[in-house]
Amino acid sequence: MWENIIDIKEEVKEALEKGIPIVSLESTIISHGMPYPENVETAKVLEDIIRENGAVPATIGIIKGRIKVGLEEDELEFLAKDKNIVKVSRRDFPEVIALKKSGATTVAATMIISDIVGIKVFATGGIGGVHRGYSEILDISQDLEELSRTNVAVICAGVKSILDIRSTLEYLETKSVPVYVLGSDEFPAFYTRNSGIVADTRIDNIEELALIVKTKWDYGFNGGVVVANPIPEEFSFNSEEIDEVINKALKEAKEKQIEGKKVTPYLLSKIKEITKGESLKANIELVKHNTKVAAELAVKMTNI
Ligand code: PSU
Ligand code: MN
Repeated sequence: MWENIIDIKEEVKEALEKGIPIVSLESTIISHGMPYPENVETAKVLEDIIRENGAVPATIGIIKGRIKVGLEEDELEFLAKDKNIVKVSRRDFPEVIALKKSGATTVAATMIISDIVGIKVFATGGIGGVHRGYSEILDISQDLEELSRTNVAVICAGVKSILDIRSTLEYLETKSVPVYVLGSDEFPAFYTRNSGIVADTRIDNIEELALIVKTKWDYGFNGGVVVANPIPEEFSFNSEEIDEVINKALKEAKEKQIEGKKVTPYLLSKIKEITKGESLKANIELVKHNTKVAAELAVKMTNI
């Protein structure tokens, strides 16, 4: 069935056939995570970084009910600009496919499509998780459920402190999702390298990471992998400073009763507003860094 609605871009198709390393990219970050035009500019830069590091990029999105693995420039522009793009996670696929809507794929949705077409490595900014205050409102991202079942390695900059980081990591452990932190003893918190939480597994070498990920799937331990890549020092926020900003944004979201899938995009744009654009700069730099590491991992995985 899936082959009827998935369009794979020529260069991605060729890479899949020849075993050339591929890195997928999500589109929610474009449609709902960053403002225009920074979103589309970043999307293009990320594709260039993947190419420069020896892999083929596959940005995934949905255009009028068709799933695109590798977006053309005009499609990227459309997803970056249009105001009616659906934020698509696992549960939203039936609606957008059947009613031919256009959608941006979250981490969960990008993992699903990557896995179907055979892409093993995916780069993003931050994954969704267990939201703060979950004991009052049970808000847990579908990303975590997807990580427990779909065989894709997700390279991210950790988990933002708009979420309950400790609970997110506990949830991932419960769901048997390994979390590998690159070059640091501490799990990173997206805008900062520090979360105060010690990493269970620190990895300093991409070749070892490639070997571990391959071993996981070779022996049938199904499910995803979280690779947490701390933001480079020079772009990192001071923890206290960003925590104050996040607390302000969380307070406003609560007052305005922002709910469901609107929560994460609302908080991101509020944080950008309060930091006068500094958070967006950090966000762009950390995704670029993740994309480079993802390409390196994809290359190593094809060489094992
Ligand atoms: N974190 C970011 N930027 C984003 C997202 C997360 O820094 O754009 C997006 C990702 O697509 C992620 C989604 O999969 O938000 C999670 O949304 P929710 O919390 O509603 O599950
Ligand atoms: Mn949610």
